[in-house]
Amino acid sequence: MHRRQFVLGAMGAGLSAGSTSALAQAAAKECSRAAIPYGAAIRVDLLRDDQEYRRAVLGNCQLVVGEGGLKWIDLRPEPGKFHFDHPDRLLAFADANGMRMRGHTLAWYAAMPKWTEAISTKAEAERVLYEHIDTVVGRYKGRIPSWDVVNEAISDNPAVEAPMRKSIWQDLIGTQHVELALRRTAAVDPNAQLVLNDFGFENPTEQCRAKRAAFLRLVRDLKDRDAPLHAIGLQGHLPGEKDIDKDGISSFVAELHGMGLSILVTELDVIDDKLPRDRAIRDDIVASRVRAFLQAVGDVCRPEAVLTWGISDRFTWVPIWFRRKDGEPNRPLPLDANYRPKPMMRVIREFTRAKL
Ligand code: 9MR
Repeated sequence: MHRRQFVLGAMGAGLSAGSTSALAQAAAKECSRAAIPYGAAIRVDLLRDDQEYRRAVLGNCQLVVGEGGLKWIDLRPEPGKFHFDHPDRLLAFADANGMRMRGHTLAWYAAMPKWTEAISTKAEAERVLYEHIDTVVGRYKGRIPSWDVVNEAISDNPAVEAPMRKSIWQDLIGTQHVELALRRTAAVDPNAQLVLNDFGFENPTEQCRAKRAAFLRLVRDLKDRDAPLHAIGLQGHLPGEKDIDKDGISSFVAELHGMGLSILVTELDVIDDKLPRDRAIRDDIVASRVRAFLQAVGDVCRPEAVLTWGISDRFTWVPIWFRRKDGEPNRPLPLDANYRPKPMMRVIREFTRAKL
């Protein structure tokens, strides 16, 4: 089967995720040996302004997600108006090139416009959140098949702080905001695949163990309440200097899978600020972390998609927070700054291709 046709099929599993049998089918499909669609987070202006970037996306991706564009600060910089230009352009690009687009994200603590700080009651928070979901999910109904409904709901370190991350939604609505957001999204687009997306699960540390445990408690509670949740997004921003906790990840994925959930790898990259300066050595460590992580997930169940958070080292969020002290540019992504494939790309290609 042509790879792009597969993508339509694979994301189509999410399209019918509302019923139990469809969920079971989706799970069986994700565990199949078929090829896994690969995608990347996209800066939509670069598709227009940088032809090399555009070629890299066209040549490698079957899936796209906006690195921004659907975040509140981008869509709603001022109250009362939505700016759909960026996501509209990305969706048109995806449609024109046989790709699917994921939606990122409906409820997040960060990238919130200033005006939302004036929201001060539960009723107002619910009203604004519902208005957002109705407008955004409604606009793309049937065209964006998979949504990160709630992003990063769990705190950085539930071993030492409250398990739910502080946010406008958590502070005003409480933990129930997750369920409300899921239910509202399902009501607007009953065929969309609804995803909880989070990070910080993959190392053999107390912090990651606590994060996995807190996340599982949240998910179990949502499933007990029959909330419409179909998949988990493992972001996979891997700290390059830390080992991958194979057993920890595998049992985490097994638990999630056991609850009927699909797995997506949504924001893969390797944070390399603490890795050796030598580029070849660094690229090999980056690739080995990615291999270990993908294997730990895939040994339990092949994910439904693998997306990296950017495609080329030329454009990455990593130096915003993790700039190298030696002045060397970061190298977290599958293509280098000149769009040449690095060992990380080989690992992804090997992992995502159909297994014989
Ligand atoms: O890469 C994104 C960066 O360009 C933005 O400035 C930032 C705030 O909107 O968000 C970054 O993307 C984040 C993603 O939305 C959620 N997981 C962590 C990502 C990296 O910080």
